[in-house]
Amino acid sequence: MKKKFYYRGVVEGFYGREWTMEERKNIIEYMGEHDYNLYIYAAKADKLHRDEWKVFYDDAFLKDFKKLIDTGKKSNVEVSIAISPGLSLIHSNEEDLDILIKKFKQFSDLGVNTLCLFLDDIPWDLQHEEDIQKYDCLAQAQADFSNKVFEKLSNFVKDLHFILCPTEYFGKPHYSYHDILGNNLNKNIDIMWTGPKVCSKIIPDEDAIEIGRSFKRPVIYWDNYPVNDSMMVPELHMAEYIGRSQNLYKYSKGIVINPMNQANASKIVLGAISEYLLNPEDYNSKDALLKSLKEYNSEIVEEFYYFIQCNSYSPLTLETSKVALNILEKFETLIKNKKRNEAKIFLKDTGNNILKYYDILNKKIDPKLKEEIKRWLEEFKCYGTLMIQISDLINTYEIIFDENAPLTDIEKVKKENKKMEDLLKKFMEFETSIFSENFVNLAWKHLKISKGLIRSNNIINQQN
Ligand code: LTM
Repeated sequence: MKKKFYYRGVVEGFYGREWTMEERKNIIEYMGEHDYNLYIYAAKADKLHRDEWKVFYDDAFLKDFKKLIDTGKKSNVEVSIAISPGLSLIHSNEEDLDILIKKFKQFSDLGVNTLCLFLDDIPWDLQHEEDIQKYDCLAQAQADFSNKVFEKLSNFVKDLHFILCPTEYFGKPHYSYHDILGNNLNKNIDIMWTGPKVCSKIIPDEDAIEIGRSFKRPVIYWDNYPVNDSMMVPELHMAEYIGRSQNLYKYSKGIVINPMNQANASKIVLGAISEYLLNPEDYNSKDALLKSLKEYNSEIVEEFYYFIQCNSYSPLTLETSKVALNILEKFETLIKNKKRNEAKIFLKDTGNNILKYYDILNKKIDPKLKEEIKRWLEEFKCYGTLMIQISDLINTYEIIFDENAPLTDIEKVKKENKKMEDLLKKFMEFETSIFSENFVNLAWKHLKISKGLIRSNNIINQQN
């Protein structure tokens, strides 16, 4: 029998550009095909979700949302909504409670029975005098408020599932917040948790066991990968899903994935993650990603996988791309061992290979996905060109090692230097971050050598 998490979901909970309704529909269908069962709408950029939570959704939005619910029904994916009132909520205020219930009712009337209260990314203390008078601490206020919401919703929502994202949703689960919330919150309310960190590199069994003990129930993991918002916007997170214990399903109620603003790129990652969610004990992260890439386009698996390996920096690795480091190391070792020609050829061949892969990807990736990832693809291409130019630059300045080189050779070197300077300027314009900046440093290093050689040649020429 295959092992499964109870919830296998996606939470559209990132900052920045939210998905379009068309993208959501598409993702929900894809989720259904990959055995996911829960989609939570929680777009941070939607003012009515968070800043202006007291304002009701209009008919146009509800009509579109109903289409998502219908798509979910066909795909066996529960479509859910989260409201995030914490920035202005007064827990003890009956009017606030009523507004929130009415807002949830807009969605339960459409058939939504999984409703979520998100209290993430708000102050960690009580803010309003009324609450300070009534409660000892934030956890107590949130437990009391959530219980009231749950009770009121239970009166009219059939088969209600109610999920709370708390304010201290990550870290070491030994703070009083977790115990107070766990002790006071109705046992039928599920609680979310992102693990040891906001974006957790690893999620071991102990994390789930400890937080489960404090919260008095197994948590639903809100997994912040592949999300790339906030400080992570330069990164493209398509690499392997790693670092989650294969036993996590035993100690948690599920995992919901927070994806990237790039919906189509996220789909490929979600495909790979579904392999873990379905059968964590036999999961192999590389096979899962290759399978998902093959499903996307079987003709470009090798090239796409390589490109992804060049983009592998993320909270799951916190390491520079191994592909990049290996190229650098091989190049430097050859130079150190006085195999300069071999080193230059190796670097140029690698650069040419990157350009070849770029051309293939550029041709074969569909327009929607290409639009999303084109900035990373362009930087990838530039790294290929950079490697070729570093190799050419060394080749060229070597002809003026002899300080009596003719002026025509010096001109050749100057031309190569100018080409390199122009390319390095291009790197300054990228907002993306792939591969390794060490290659840019390598280019600077050789540009400086090259300029130095020109300078000493000029001095010798003037002396003669
Ligand atoms: O993780 C949670 C619960 N909240 C926010 C997310 O909205 C955001 O997308 C991620 C990643 O930046 N971090 C958060 O703290």
